[in-house]
Amino acid sequence: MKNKHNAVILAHNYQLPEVQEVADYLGDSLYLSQVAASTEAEVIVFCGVRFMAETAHILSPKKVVLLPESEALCPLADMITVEQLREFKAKHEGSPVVCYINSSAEIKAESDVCCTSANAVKVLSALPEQKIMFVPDKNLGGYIAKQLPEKEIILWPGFCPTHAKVKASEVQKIRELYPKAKLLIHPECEPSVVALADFAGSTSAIIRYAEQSKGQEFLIGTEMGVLHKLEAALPNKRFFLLHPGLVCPNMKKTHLESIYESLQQGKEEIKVNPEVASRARRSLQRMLEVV
Ligand code: CIZ
Repeated sequence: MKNKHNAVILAHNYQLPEVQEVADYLGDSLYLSQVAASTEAEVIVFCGVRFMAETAHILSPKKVVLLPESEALCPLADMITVEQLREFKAKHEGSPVVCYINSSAEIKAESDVCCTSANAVKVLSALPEQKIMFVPDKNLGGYIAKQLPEKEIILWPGFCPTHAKVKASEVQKIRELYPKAKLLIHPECEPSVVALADFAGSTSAIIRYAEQSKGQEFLIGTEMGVLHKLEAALPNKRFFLLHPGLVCPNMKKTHLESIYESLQQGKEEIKVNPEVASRARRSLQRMLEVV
């Protein structure tokens, strides 16, 4: 089916193991957006959530981009509307807006530059302005602010409901059960949780850290899909999900059947309004120039 449609399957690190196994490319949003921008395939099947498929279409407007499950949304991306962003900008006139890739096409279009958790610190430090607005994730924004004390970062109060389930008091107890394990935390977690980590970073950075570390046991503080990749790549090391709540219900909507039907029926084709897409593309390309 894939060959018949000259399609390529992209899957995010948070997808179900069986979906990861059929993907041509597996990774984080940064990597997948680079793949989407350069693929020769005519059809991109994006196994992830809506903003990811939108990003692929913005970067590859001539391709057919399919989102197998149309209800695979991102509650964090929906925590800010264009009207709210315009009001926020009016309050802090003159400061640039950086939006996390977990945002709608409209928010990307209203922002100066986009970033992912893999390149956020690099993107913000490359901006000449001292005062910068960051939307929509307050936790990632707070993490960046700690890395860049010379900047004043104005945060929007959005957050990822999945990562926010992890509480520092529970983490302390779990660490006592696994005293030798390194604690690897995603910066979408609350600052009090990130403060306890041996390492904080994006999914790709967490995977790199586990590969390079001499440690043998790791507590993984991000969405559980990452464990599949880690266990496959590092069979001699042991990985434990930090918290049972680290399962994104939207990322888990896509199954093998969804991909099959998506290719068979050409659904759901994601199209971004061309005017919005052209402004959003500027924010994304500015990011891709930094990394
Ligand atoms: O950048 C991404 O893909 C997200 C949402 C998380 C991560 O760290 O990979």
